[in-house]
Amino acid sequence: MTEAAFTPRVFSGIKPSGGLTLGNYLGAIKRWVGMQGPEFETIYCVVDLHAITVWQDPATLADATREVAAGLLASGIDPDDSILFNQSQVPAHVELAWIFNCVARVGWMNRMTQFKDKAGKNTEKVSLGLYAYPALMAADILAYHGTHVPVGEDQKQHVELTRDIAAKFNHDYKVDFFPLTNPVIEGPATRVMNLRDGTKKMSKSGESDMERINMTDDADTISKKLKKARTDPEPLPDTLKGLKDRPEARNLVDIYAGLADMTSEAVIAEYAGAGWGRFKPALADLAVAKLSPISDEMSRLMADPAEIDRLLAKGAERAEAVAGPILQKTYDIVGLVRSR
Ligand code: AQP
Repeated sequence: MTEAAFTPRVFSGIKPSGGLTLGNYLGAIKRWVGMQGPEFETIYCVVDLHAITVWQDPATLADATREVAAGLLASGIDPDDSILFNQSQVPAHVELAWIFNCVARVGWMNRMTQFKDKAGKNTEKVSLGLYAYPALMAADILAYHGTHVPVGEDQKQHVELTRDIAAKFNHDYKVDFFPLTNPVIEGPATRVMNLRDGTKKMSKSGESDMERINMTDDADTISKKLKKARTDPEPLPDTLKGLKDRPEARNLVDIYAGLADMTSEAVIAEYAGAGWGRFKPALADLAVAKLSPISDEMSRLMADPAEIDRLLAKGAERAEAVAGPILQKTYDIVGLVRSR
């Protein structure tokens, strides 16, 4: 079987480990919305089992799961077109993850930079789940024979590991069962950086609220955070090369480009020579114009959690219908007896 034999199918997920950020929006969600349509089947998942690889307060986790679902819906994920659900409602993810734990090698996991970043000096004390996370992510994708995975730059290594797991499984069992998934990392904002330190990624769980834009921030807060974002004293240059070694400036240009659907080159061409007194208010106005309607719609959706739960349940049923047969076939290939 060649790659072309697989149905073009997009899978991607987002952790409810806090509220959504502008990084999640530009690096993932906006592109997920753009991939809906006739070219692909699209499956989008709130990956709650990934969130618990670090401690989550149970009530907060449940709220964050619904909030992320609301954020996806408000951003334009259509639950009739895409399959939208939360991971823990479809047990195939965990079942396939165990098989992949037995396929992946410890040496592969040891190379994962996200684990090293998140564990820091504390590798003995973090959960086993945090270490095994990439095998669960491979299962998330391959339980649906996902062929394309739109992600931010930070997840590239995990999608490559997914390919390694699929290739080793196919090789060990002499099958062509799992596709070699393609990461889709496109656009000007594949790595949105922290507003206070342009060398660090913008994260939902970052320490200070001022370092990120949350999808639930109101217009004043968005504007204030962007106007206070760290920059340098220089005006904007006339080429992108002039932003080398200016990470904070580069980040704001990339954010502008991502929000305006422009290239970063086009933003620089428009604002060449502009000082921050001109660029930051323009960026703030653009961000408010793009994000406020989404945050208003999120508030509306979150006022009715039962409706969100209903949509997630419906999505989980549809997801199960795709993943179930793939899991059963995997069990057959591995030689696990299914006699009931
Ligand atoms: N700063 C970012 N720039 C571009 N893309 C990003 N993504 C996350 N942050 C950025 C993309 O969003 C998708 C979902 O990511 P996730 O929430 O499941 O995991 P994460 O990358 O670990 O996100 P956070 O915000 O950093 O979470 P915490 O703080 O809990 O670890 C992915 O496609 C990711 O690339």
